[in-house]
Amino acid sequence: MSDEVGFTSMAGARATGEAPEIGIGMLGYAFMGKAHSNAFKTLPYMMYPPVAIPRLVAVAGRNEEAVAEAARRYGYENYYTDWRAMLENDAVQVFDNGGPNDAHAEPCIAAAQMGKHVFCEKPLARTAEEAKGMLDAVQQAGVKHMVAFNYRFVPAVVQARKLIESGALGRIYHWRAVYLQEWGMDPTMPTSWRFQKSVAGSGALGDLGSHIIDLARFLVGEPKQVMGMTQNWISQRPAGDGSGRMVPSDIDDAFVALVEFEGGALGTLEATRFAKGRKNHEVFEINGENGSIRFNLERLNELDVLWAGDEPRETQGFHNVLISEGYHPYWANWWPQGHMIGWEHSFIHEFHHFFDAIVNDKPVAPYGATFEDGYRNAVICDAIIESAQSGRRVDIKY
Ligand code: SOE
Repeated sequence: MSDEVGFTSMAGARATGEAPEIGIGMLGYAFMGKAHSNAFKTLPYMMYPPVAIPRLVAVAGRNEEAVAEAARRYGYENYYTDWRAMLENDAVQVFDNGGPNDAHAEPCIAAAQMGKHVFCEKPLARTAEEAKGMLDAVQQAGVKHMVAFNYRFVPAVVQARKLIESGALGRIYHWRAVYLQEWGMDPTMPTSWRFQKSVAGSGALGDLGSHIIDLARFLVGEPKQVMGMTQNWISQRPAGDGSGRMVPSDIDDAFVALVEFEGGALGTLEATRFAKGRKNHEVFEINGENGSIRFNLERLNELDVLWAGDEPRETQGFHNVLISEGYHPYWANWWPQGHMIGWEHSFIHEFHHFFDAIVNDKPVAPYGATFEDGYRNAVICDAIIESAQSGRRVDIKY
């Protein structure tokens, strides 16, 4: 079941009946609440034997009818319209925050202070300052903490990291990443919290860019300097309350940034909600001394790789490798080779990793993103915005 770096390591795992229960209290029940609940339910029998059995103690949300429906649908024992009341429930051991960005800091800090382990959706916070407060709180409380940068848990991405760690690529020269979606282009689409700076902090940058910033740090290393540009094309959107009112849409619809890494590599980052035809197109390419790796989230079971000099020159070029063998990260838990897995599986791996850290007192880092990673990510996002405003390069200082 285990591979050499322990991604499917079941050390400390117990048969289902013996695995400890771990009580979950989840804030939010929309897109991420659904993905998280699906992970909690699948994990015990697929990440087998499990390190823990998630007990769906409670879900919290403001709208009583909707949160009650979510509790019924996903099988939570209780629902609350106030997250504070949910945290008072002693059976909640893990606070899982899938709420909007402005509902990250206060509940996560309160949960940590009550001794709950904290899992929070990305981006960790609206600003680096807010993220720092959250980091300080979880560190002071001594609880386990993790940010939902789930693409670290796609087997092909873990495989890319293992190749880089092994030194196979040699020195890394280039990082090139885009995260392209199209759903922001419709000017008649009613606003949502994702278009409001006061709630979201930023737009494409925090929502999509934070993922590729995280992957850049995960795979290449720390950025030293950034230079960014942002753009807003639709500055007002329908309020969506039937009044016909327009309300400000004051976030970045897209950003691009140049990055210089500590190790000397050069990188580019681009994210947008205005890329017509692009659905969930997260692609990165890394060029090293001895080879290159390319990943596309919409083909997430594949890696394109090139090794310099490993072939007759007539057939040299990128190879497409299906990452689905039992020896690939996490694959021993799934199906026979070539029977593919999807986006939702990254959450199952991610929660398995977090529960393993809690139950067996293992570190969440370096394979999982901690609140330290969430804070550093926010520093980089802030620096890109500062650079876009000033027109200058900005140093990354943690
Ligand atoms: C935005 O459309 C979004 O749902 C992000 O919020 C998620 O983090 C990303 O995984 C998919 O796209």
